[in-house]
Amino acid sequence: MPAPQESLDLLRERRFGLFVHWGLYALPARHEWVKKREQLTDEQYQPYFDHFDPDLYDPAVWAQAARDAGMKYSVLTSKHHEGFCLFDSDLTDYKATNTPAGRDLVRPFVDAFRAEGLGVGFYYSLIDWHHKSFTPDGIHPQIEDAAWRESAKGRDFSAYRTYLHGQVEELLTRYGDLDVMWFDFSYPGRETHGFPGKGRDDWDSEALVSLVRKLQPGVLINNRLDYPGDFTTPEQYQPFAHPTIDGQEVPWEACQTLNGSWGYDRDNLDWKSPELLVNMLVDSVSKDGNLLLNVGPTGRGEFDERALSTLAEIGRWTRRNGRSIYGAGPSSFTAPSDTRYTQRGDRLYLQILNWPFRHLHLPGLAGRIKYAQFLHDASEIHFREVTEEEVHHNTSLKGIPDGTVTLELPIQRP
Ligand code: FUL
Repeated sequence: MPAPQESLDLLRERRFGLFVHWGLYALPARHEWVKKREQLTDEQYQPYFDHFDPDLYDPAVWAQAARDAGMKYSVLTSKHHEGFCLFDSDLTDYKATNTPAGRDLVRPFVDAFRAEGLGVGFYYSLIDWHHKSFTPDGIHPQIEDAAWRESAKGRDFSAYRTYLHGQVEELLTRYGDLDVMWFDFSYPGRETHGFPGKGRDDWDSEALVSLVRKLQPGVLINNRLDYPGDFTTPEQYQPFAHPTIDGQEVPWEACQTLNGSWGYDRDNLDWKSPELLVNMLVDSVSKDGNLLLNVGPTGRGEFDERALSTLAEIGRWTRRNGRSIYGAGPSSFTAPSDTRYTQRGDRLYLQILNWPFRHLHLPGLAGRIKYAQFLHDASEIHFREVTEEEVHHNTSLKGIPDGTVTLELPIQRP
């Protein structure tokens, strides 16, 4: 049973969300997979638990930064693969409450984001590098590790399954109505790929989905359970076209990082420009999708300056151009190269990714445009239909199809 249409419509209307990856990995500050990548034992990882003291955590500041960026919803890592819980679960001691933070960190997040009018969802990792029934040796080896695969065959994961279902129940009964449950992740086709012990049967995806639907029928579930969900989640890439499953177009949300890492990654200098991120948002909407853009807060509980300035810059764009994003979707017209169309009702928005020189030719729009203007300042744009005679006499117009409209643009991008 899928989620109700209203929930999908709301996701589509919102278009732009904030992903937050926050956990103990903020302290080593070198990627959220650090425990596995560096094969750290529980003992080696323990200092991050002992020193997790986010004294500057003020989710109202996060929520405001998100709102100012033009984001309409959020997804917070309640538990990532490391197994550490930001929430005060009754089912584990491995939680924020027992660190110097000394409290449930999810509750203030939920309250702050709702107070700004933003939707709230939870990310929950199916994988757990801390739970003994899932990772008995304390280290979760590479999935390529044949010896580990062998040892995992036939292992009893039932204690972990019970724990996982119990925690999902906690998340869905303690924080009010959520917008999204974002699970991460099953290995589809594990039979063929030989990944025992990390798939839908181990966490019983079917029962988990029923549990979520029973507790909160309105919540949207993502596609990472290797079991039908409500939307798909291309990760760190923009799909070529609207994604399909069995030939049917499905709702989707691209998730993207600011710098290639989801967790706070201090020395990473590979930051995407605000311009590129805006292009990703535009690209998503032009293919009927969303963008979930991630920030990895620091161990003291802040968004670092680079993240904040990028969000602020994006916000300067969304404030003026949001009409072409929220509630907008694809157009049946084909956009010229280096541009995208988004459309809302009878308004067609031409999104220019690369500024052309003076003229832009739009095939198929002759007789369909009443008026053209820039969105950011409402200034008029002159346009004209290209006549056959012009094409005949002007070599630069050769090859332009009938029915083309030409926009006259300033030489400099305004
Ligand atoms: C992946 C995870 O392994 C990453 O750490 C991150 O959470 C991303 C959104 O999903 O599969």
